[in-house]
Amino acid sequence: MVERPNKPSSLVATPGLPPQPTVNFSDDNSLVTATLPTGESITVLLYGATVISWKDSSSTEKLWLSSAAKLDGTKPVRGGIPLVFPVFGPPPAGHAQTSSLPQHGFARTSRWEFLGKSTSESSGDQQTGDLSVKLDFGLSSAADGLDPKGKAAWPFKFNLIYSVTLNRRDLTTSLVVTNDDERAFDCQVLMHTYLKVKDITNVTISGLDSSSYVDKVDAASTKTQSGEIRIEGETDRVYTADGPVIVSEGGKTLFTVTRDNLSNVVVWNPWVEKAKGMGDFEPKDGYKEMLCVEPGSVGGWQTLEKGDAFEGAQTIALGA
Ligand code: TA6
Repeated sequence: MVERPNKPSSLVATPGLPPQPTVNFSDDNSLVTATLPTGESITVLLYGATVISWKDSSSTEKLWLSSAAKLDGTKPVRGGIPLVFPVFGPPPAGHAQTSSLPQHGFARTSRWEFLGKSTSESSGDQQTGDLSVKLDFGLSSAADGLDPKGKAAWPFKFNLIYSVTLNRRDLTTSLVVTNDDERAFDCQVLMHTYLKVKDITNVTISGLDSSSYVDKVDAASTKTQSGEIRIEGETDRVYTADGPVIVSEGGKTLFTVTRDNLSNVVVWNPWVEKAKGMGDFEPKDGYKEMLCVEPGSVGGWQTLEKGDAFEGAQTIALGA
């Protein structure tokens, strides 16, 4: 071997990569779990692309999931973040395009395809690998997993890309709807988020003061919010509002929900009787530990012409 007295010192070993997020599939390929190096995690059921778990670094669950939730694809998941598309609520009799659809549409009852993951630096902390991880899911009119009831009732060519991004202190879900049809179609979008609280009677919701809302427990009458909201009975309100929605409990901010291009937010708690009436809502007093804050575009219709796209997103931050 030729001696080279002046050979360069060995290159400094490339510093090791910081710890990376992990992404794992369940054995039956029905679930995908992403975990940050610092312990935060999300679990997504491919059925409905339903986020069924979001845990912080101490493994504290942030989403409410009924203990009777069906996770086998036989019915929409009761809890987590079910996706509502192309219609919100019961199919409106007067809207021909959606009048035959099941309540809340077919996104939450279709099997989505996992499209992949990506990670990025969410901050400069190289040691803890303070990264974020994004999971992408897809559903199209041509997909095998599309709910046949939806395909039959809503025969438009469309494509959906749903992205779920986990950072250390927040979770973002974003939906892009594309019209691949020759015809225009109307749609509504909503992220039906079940937030976990300790005791609903100690919860206040702020940020909606002076916003108008439709009160679905009072003959769908239109009202104006005065001050913060407390949940003292069945509550089912569709607000039109900008700005963050803040969920506090015992004076401490639990969640701050911000929206991008979603002008409505539904506040829902079934309370005693409605909880009793839902077979998959368990435990029956579980209404005390959940609050739905549901960003959406549901006040009217998004009309997409051929080639048009609509994108809406929510970010749920832990704390203020
Ligand atoms: O978002 C509130 C709401 O529209 C309520 O009226 C109630 O129906 C809730 O959704 C649950 O709907 P689901 O079809 O999941 O039972």
